[in-house]
Amino acid sequence: MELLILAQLFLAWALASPTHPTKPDCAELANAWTNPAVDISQAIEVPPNSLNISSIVNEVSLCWVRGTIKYSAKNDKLDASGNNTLTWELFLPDSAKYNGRYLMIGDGGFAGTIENNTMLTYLNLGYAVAGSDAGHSEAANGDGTDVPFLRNSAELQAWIHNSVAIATPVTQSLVAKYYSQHPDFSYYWGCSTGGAQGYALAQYHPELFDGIYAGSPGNWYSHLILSFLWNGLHTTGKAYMSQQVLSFVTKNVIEACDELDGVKDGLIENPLRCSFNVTSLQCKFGQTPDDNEPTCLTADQIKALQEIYAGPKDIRTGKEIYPGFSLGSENGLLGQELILYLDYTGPILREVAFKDSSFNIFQFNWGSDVDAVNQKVSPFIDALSSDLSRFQQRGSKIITTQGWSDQYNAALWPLQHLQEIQRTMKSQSDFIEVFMVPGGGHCGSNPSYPHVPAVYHVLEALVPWVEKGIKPSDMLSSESPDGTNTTRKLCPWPATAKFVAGNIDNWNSYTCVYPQTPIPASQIAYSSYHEYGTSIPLPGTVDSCGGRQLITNITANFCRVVLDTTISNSSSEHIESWLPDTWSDRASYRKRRYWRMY
Ligand SMILES: [Ca+2]
Repeated sequence: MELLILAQLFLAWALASPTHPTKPDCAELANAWTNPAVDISQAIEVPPNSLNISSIVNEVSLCWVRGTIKYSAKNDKLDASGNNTLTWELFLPDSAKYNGRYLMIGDGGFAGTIENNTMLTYLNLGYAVAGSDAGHSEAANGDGTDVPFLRNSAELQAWIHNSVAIATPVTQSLVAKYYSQHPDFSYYWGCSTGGAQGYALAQYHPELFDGIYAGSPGNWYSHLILSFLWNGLHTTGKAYMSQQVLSFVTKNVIEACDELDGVKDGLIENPLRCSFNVTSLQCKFGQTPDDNEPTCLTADQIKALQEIYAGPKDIRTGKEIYPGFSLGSENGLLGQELILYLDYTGPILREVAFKDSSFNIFQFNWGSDVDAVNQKVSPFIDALSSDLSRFQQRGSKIITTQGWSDQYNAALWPLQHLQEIQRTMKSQSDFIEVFMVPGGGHCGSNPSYPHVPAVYHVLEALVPWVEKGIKPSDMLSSESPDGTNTTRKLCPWPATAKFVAGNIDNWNSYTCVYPQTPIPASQIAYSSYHEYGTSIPLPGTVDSCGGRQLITNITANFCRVVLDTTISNSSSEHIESWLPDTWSDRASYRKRRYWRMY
């Protein structure tokens, strides 16, 4: 596909370019493209301060180009006879303000619209910015229960895997035409579905971008929707938790763990270090649960939270289907209870997995139906490869951000995926960094954490890495919804921000510190905890691994992890893992930990 597009590009360029190219005016771009699959419907000059999208205004004049691309049902190639249409837009800043960089903006949710406000933000910073609707119109998203584009296999594959690769060569070529020069560097920016598109680019189209931002990535989308379903089904009826109950839980979690990081600021820097046990909130004799002014939780609600922390499991094997949610994220989970499994899981299972509009998601089988999802859904919408060597070998870089209190995506997923990439690529994995955001939500704010800065200055970290080889040692976050001037320092995992001196609300008061002992893979990959077939309330009962112990007759330092788990009302199980410092093979060590050391 790539070769075909390049050939088409060259042909179009050869036909459309004069012998001695001069900068065309904006309107001329409407005639710049000669490939019959591409239509340019608009190319207009826009003066400064005249375009206002979601309160973001163009500070620079621009050439605003819009058009469509027809693509075929096979391999998503440009095809004038194709039945599928992708709509794109391009913002070209005045050449005096242009910074020489091309930037493609990804999509959110089911896509179908163009992220113009994000495009404007980066236009104002001098980028030539493109965006697309991911290959289908908003109308094709249907009414929330029926999502027609999912039934169109070309549109389905374009959505996450291919739409950016369809739109990028066309819009890049127009950038080159307008400035008479190919962009010096090409970047991609996306979050959520856009984050999944970012990993799909690195895997399937590694030749296109020098730098990729893939925030809160849904690149295991087929199982992300099973996470939605798991959470939705486990919080129905008596297990339902009101917003007040969810906020009550988070308040207690934060009270217990806020100061573990040395700063009392209403945030837990690393929830994996928090050992809060949610069963401590269960109503005791004489206490009455109250949805509006909660002081305790019912047993059903406690069980629901334990399932949410644990994440979905395959009933046949106990194997993790998707990671669970982290301590401190509870206050954002109302949408998991009420919306996400209906709006996303339902349509994808009905239209893609089972092709049966009457499929009842409440009857989902957490064994055989998972197999069906893996076979029928995953190949079209996931981007899971841990071998991104084609991307790495051309010198490209990828940065992910992930809020620990993401309302939609379990925060541990990008860390699990990072581990897989590091395990596969070993010393070649120095092209990826994941920045975790304490109190961070989904691609920005969790409304229950209004004091947490919601803008992550990703390109300020990514651009120097790509262009000068300066690997980011930290990242600025700013613009908290509460309107204060709070800034925070985000750190490349597994580093966390440690307070040094000064104002606790200023990012310069912190430094990124790596843990003295590696955070065990087992604390991130929770799945094997359930291989015993028990329901263990995690991570609440995992003792912090930070305090290493030296036992008298053992001479090596090791990390001791203790689990006390409730099996039933009358019995419990005590599990210990001793993780030696000197052990180097983390994969074996995980096996050893699960199968032999308890
Ligand atoms: Ca804190």
